[in-house]
Amino acid sequence: MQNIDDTRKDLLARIAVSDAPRELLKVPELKQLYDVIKTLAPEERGAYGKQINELKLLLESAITERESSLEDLAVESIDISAPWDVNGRPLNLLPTEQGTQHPLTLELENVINIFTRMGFEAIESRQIDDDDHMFATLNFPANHPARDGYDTFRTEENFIPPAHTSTMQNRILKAGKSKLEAGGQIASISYGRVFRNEDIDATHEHTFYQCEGIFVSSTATLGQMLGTLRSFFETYYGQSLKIKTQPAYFPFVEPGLEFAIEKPAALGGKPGEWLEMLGCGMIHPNVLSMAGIDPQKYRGFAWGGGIERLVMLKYGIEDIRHFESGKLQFLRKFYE
Ligand code: FA5
Repeated sequence: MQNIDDTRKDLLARIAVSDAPRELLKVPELKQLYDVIKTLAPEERGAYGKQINELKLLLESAITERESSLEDLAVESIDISAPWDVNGRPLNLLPTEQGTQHPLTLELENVINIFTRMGFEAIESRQIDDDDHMFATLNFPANHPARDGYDTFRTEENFIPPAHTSTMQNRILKAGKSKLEAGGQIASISYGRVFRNEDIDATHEHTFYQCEGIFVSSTATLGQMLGTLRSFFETYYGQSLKIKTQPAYFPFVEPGLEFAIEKPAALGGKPGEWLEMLGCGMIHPNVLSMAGIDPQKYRGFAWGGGIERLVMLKYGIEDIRHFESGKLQFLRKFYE
């Protein structure tokens, strides 16, 4: 009978720490206890069998308890200090198993690289700004209805989360003035998040990314701008493209244009299907003057476009809201 007690103690201790507690029902010690039954006299079998049954029930409940705490451990306890187990079962995360960059970050870097290779300096735009940079220095007359066109948010203190990256123009122009005076040129892009208080749908977000370009020299022309933009789009989409422009109004450029590309057949486009990609134009003389640059001596061009729509075309994404949805299913597609 001592043997049953020893086996019970031994097995309960092993179950409590086992990763596969049910396997312990197969240990030889238990089998030996069952085998004893056959050797007993018939009148002894009843009492012995009862003890064996109690032992089985006890082990069964200890095993169930251990199994459920193992399940809890699997869900709850991640030892963040442990080295990554390269032989372990892969978790169902993004492909590197360690997190990845968001597709918008990757594509934005792609855009920045193309422009920096062309000789543009890159600077991140601000995420909080003021009325002066959002409107006044961009030649929006006070109380002009064009100000309403941007659906700007405002804080209670009257700060503005910028509705476009053009808020960086005045800063970039002022900072580049000395370069012009030394006979050089200003060539900068400014990229970052922008915010608009607008109704969202498949092509409109309240928070999205823009990339702005500014070029100023004593000889800048609209033709140079169109060449620069075409070259950017052809590099980004990896093929030659047809482009066209149509007049558009932005207070900070004159003339102002909308720049469109013909949707490439490789991306599902039909001939004559034009996609408007960005706003652009020659920098308004008032905008140059407000940054202390003489519009009689220097001229420049600027453009500003959305990153999401650029990426949507590249990958055939039908809804802009996927980007900020946090859906792993969407994000994984970029790493297949
Ligand atoms: C502007 O924001 C001007 N600042 C562009 C500009 C810069 C013109 C410099 C001239 C010189 P617009 O509001 O059209 O213009 O927006 C420019 C681009 O941002 C659009 O072509 C589009 O790609 C993107 N965009 C605008 N609103 C949204 C939105 N709600 N969601 C996603 N992308 C948007």
